Amino acid sequence: GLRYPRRLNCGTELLDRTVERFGADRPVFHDATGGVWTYGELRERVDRIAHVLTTDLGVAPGNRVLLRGPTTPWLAACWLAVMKAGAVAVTVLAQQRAQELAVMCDMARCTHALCDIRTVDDLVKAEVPGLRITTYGGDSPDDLLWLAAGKPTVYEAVDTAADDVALIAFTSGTTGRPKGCMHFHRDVLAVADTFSEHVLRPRPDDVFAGSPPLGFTFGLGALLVFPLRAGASTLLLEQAGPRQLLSAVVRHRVSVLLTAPTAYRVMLDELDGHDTGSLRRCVSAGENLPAATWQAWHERTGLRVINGIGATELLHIFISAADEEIRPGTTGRVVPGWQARVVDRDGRPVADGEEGLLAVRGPVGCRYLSDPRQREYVRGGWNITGDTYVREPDGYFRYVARADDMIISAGYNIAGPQVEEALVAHPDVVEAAVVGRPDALRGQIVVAYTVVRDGVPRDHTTREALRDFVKARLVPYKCPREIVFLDALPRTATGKLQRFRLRGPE
Ligand code: 3SK
Repeated sequence: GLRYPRRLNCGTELLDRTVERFGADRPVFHDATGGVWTYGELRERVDRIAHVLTTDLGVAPGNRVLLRGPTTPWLAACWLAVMKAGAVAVTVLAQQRAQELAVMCDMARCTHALCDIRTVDDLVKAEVPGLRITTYGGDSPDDLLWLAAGKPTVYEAVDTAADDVALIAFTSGTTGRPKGCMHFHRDVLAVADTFSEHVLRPRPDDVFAGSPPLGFTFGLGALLVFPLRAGASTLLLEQAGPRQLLSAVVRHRVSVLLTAPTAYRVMLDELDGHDTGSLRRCVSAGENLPAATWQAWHERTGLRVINGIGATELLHIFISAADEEIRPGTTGRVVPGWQARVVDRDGRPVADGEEGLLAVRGPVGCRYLSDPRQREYVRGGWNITGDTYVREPDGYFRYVARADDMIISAGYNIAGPQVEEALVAHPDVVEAAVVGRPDALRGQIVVAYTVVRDGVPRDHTTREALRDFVKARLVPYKCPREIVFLDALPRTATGKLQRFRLRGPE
């Protein structure tokens, strides 16, 4: 197992320890405009900001500090400064609006906020009582960076305990209501020392890039914690859609790319003319990676995508596989340091090959901010992630569906994602979301919301062609009874599909 000292500050470990090991002159951050920060510059900027927090803003250890802004080097520096000041980073997404921010600030009891000046309006509108907002990136003398410029360049980090809370992250709302998850200083290191160390295996000369924002724990690990723990550098992009990602890979010679399955699909259509030869690692998480997307990426680039499942509740990825260990169509094996099994509704393990609920335990656990749903998520010491899985006899885990995405139609159990996978294998389909709609006769019927490529007629002929295509691949009872064409699927700000919004009122 992992062993950490009783007292530990993850900000110091990620920054100061890395500078000691690899030196201060190496690059740490790149931005889209070609700007580069070295580790030495980052440490100095972080320490100056930490001085502002402590002396000018009165942030005390344990205070909860909201961090809001696009993914930039300054946002990353603020996060590290909050760690070193012994405060708790409450990470939210730049796209979240006033009402959502008000709820999260209230739930997390935020006393302070550090906010990119470009995204401050919604935070002001949220009218959070007692919240002290400090902006960065503006030109007023009370801007955080102006205040920081006058501060000493060295800050002695607060001597936090390894199990002091370091951050609160909110689940992304695939089921509508957010939950705040508390994670400790040691948890931040643990995700780097399990998934990153054993599966991703970054090198100090790697350049990371990806689409998940820093406000989502997928992005926090992928774009900050993993590269810093390895002494590598990272490209922080404010706009990280598939097309921007692809040109950034070429321009910045990115070697480690982390994004979601749909981005791989879209990038596949755009690959021509792009030299992606710098890539050596590609990671897909956030949603299940269809085997067809894995194969197509492999054929076009020669790269084997590392699939993974993670959760905000557990901070990062706990089942995955790399290189020759990858088995397309499965998520992989349990990451060293973690345990996983498949259980029934009463928590009893089911036989290999049978469907059940995924149960996980390891160095990081779920700790909701006072929420009765804690008892549903953590049962008998295991975290029940809400995913239906099958464990194969040799220890590979195969995703079936989110437990609430199982459709029961005329007595048949149908996994929505399996039907989606069949639909997206059709060349005219960009993406699909398959849900159950209440039906008096069958209990539920299978409905597919589908985005087709530009120029494909959204008519009866296309519907029938898609239904035939699915019927040729799956047993007929899984074929969508209805196909609805949409311009785009509803997603959370982190890009996860919100199937509940398609299900409509029960
Ligand atoms: O929520 C997820 O899907 C996720 C995936 C990878 C790492 C972290 C998270 C939260």
